[in-house]
This record gives sequence, C-alpha cells and structure tokens, in this order.
Amino acid sequence: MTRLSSRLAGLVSGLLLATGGGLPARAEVPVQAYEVVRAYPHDKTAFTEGLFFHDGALYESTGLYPSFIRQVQLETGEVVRQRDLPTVYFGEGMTTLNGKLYSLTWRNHIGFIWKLDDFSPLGGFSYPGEGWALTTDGRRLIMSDGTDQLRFLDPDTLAETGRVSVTADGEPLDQINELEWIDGEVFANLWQDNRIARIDPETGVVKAFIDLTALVPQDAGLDPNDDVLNGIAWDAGGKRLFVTGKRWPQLFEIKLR
Ligand code: DDQ
Ligand code: CA
Repeated sequence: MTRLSSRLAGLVSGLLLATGGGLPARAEVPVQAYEVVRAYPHDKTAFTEGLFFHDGALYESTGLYPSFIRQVQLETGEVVRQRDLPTVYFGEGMTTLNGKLYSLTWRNHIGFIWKLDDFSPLGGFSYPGEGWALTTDGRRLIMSDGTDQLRFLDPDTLAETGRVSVTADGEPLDQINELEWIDGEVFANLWQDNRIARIDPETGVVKAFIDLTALVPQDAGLDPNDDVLNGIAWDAGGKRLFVTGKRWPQLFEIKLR
C-alpha cells in the first residue's frame, strides 16, 4: 500500500468505528413501566410549578397571577397554609432545606426564602436566566432553567457551585422542568412532554424515561399546551411517589416497576 492509500484506509476504518459501521451508535433510553396506586384530589386552579413532600406534608408552588406557595392536605387537597406572591411575580419551583423554603420566579430573576414553619419571609436572591424548578440533594439546591442545564446552588450564599448538561441518547435534552431528588437521582418533568426523565446528577445522563401519557386528564376545560404534566414529589419515609400537572383535577401516587 502507498502511504496515501494506507492513510485513506485508516481514515475509513476510523469513520466506520465512529459511526458503529452504520448501526445506531447508542442504545435507546429505556422506558420504565409504572402502576397507579391511588388518586387524590388536586386543586384545578393550581398551576403547579413546584411540588415536594416533607415530614408528612405536601407542599406546592404555582405560577400565573397571583402565584402562591402552599401546604396541602394530601388526602383532601385542602389548603393548610398559603402565601401569595406579589402579583408581579410568576412563581416557579420550590424546595426545602434546613427549615427554609426556597422558591423561584419564572422571568423575574428573583428567588424567595421563607420559613418552612409559618411561611414568613426570610429573604431573597437573584439569578441569571429563567427560573423553572428546584430540588435538593440535602446539601445543595438543584435548579432547572428551561434549558438542558441543571445548576447546583449553595443554600447559604445561593451562589452557583456547578452545573451539568442533561443528555438523552447523547443529545442535549432541554425544557427540563419540575425536579425531584430520589435516592441519588434527579427525576425531571420536561415541559410539554408526558415523560419524566431519570437523570444521573453526576453526568447528566438520562437513565430511563417514565411515560405518563395515560394519566393526562381528558377534561374539556384543560388546555393541552399549558396544563401539562408537572410536579413530582417523593415521600422518602413512606417511599411514595406523587405526580400531577398544571390545573389537573387529580394527583396520583404511582409505583415504578
Ligand atoms: N414554565 O413553567 C414552563 C416555566 C412556564 C410556563 C408558562 C406558561 C404560561 C401560560 C400562560 C397561559 C395560561 C392561561
Ligand atoms: Ca418536586
């Protein structure tokens, strides 16, 4: 072989390797099955942006105007405690850490800190970009902003300490919305998508999807573009997983298989 043709041969075999010889280069993300354990009532006016379960209680934050943060009675959907945001703010995700509630706004670049006990205001913080959702690994806050990025925030300074890009099948996965930390993984809603992604927080790799299309309410009053699946809460003590959507009439406990 001449020098040129051996170089060409090397290039061709390299290309074949890179493309897997024409076969799909990566395995598809598996879709995980689930079953519905129970359905609970959910306030049809709640435009759910944040949802979590803490110490036996369910908490929810909403968007639209006025937006609010509230504690909800799981079994009845009744409001236990509520605080409205000033009407200029479109509320987004919320989480709790060390007795504090942290809540975001959509395009106001402002977050609020509240006392978990009584919802009294403790302060605020600002961030670049949009605010979509919050969860926590017990050490850091984890924030989504509508892109493929998950930001890690220091809960005391609110400074960003790192971020990871979320990928599915090697491609960036954006529109990451409501979040939930569950046993070392981040479960995430994807805006206007009926799937939840299970994300490895170290690498951003999506390990599985859960397709909840069957739970989407068929109510005539709901807008399929706005009233989308959003809201994941994990009862760590009781190992119960809750999901709902914006203005959905029900909240579901589901069990993964
Ligand atoms: N976000 O939650 C995905 C971040 C924003 C959703 C904003 C949807 C606005 C809908 C307003 C019209 C509802 C009647
Ligand atoms: Ca959540």
